[in-house]
Amino acid sequence: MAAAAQGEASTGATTTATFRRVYETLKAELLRDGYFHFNDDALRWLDAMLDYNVLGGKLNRGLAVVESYKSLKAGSEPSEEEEFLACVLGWGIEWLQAYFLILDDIMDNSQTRRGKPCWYRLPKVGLIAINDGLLLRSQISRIFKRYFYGKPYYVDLLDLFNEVEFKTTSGELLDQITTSEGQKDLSKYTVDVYRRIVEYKTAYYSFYLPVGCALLLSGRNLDDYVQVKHILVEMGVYFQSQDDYLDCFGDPEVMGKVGTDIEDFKCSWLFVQALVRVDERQKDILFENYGKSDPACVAKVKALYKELNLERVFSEYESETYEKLISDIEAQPNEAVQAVLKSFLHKIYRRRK
Ligand code: DMA
Ligand code: MG
Ligand code: MG
Repeated sequence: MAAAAQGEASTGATTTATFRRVYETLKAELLRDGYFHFNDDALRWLDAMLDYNVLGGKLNRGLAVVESYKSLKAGSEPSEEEEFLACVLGWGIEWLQAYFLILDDIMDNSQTRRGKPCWYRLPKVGLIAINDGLLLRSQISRIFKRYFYGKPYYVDLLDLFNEVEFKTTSGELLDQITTSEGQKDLSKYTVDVYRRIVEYKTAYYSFYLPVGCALLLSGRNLDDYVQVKHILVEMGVYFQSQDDYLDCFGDPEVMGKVGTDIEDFKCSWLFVQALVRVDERQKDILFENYGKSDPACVAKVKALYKELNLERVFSEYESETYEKLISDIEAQPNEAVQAVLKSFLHKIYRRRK
């Protein structure tokens, strides 16, 4: 409780502070990587680039690996070594997330991330950010080789990251090309199109990956957890719907980013829900003002969302999704698995950031 009162997430004995210490170790090792000798300028760049992009988030995904791993061990305390390895895997996901976000912010023309300007927005960075993203991705392989080479699950671990990266980047592709299509014809934004984009761009890496890592580390076979994967993907879709909702209705101060979905023509949860509820007059307003950077147009779209009562629609969607997920989770035979899934759900249910 004390840790929570100080704003520090507690996962059993693993606090954010313990997790952060592992970050310092990993960063120090990457800076003196035996494969490449970085000169002082490069060392300074990498050091700053890592702190700027890997830190500063909620660390939900990373900490979830540690927490899930502990639950899956059900009763027996992990050794210090095991806990450290769970933290390393957690950071692997945080590194992956940093890499996706750097590139996503460039593609989405975003201004702020985690309460600071997006990395590529810094004058000294610009498009060097692209290479920084690629570097972050390759550093994951360096980290995993150091700690997991020779472990029985090493190949499965690399395969899991590769699969999830493929799904996420495919989802980002869908997100981007759907946006271009929408610029020509907004009626292409349907609930089904939406669902497919967010399943791929968000759900696998944000929800399935942390649990997948914990399962592998505890010696399990991922093929035995297909139903768990399915539930996590559903949670991920819900999570992205929240992201879309908060993009318009959230508090930028709390979220650390300013929404750009309306300006960017995004196939967002709010837009697809609006589209199935509008009359002809409202549809004209929506189509006329969506995707424009003029604040007056953005305000008209937001006013329409309010007129359509999307705040209430979203609140109902949240309750229904929660009920459905809880009943799916309770149908799981394994109690430790149930605990992992419920804890995930309770962290995000009705979140405001
Ligand atoms: C982000 O989707 C997806 C990935 C893979 C980073 P988004 O652009 O909707 O997210 P955000 O609002 O955080 O930019
Ligand atoms: Mg984005
Ligand atoms: Mg995006």
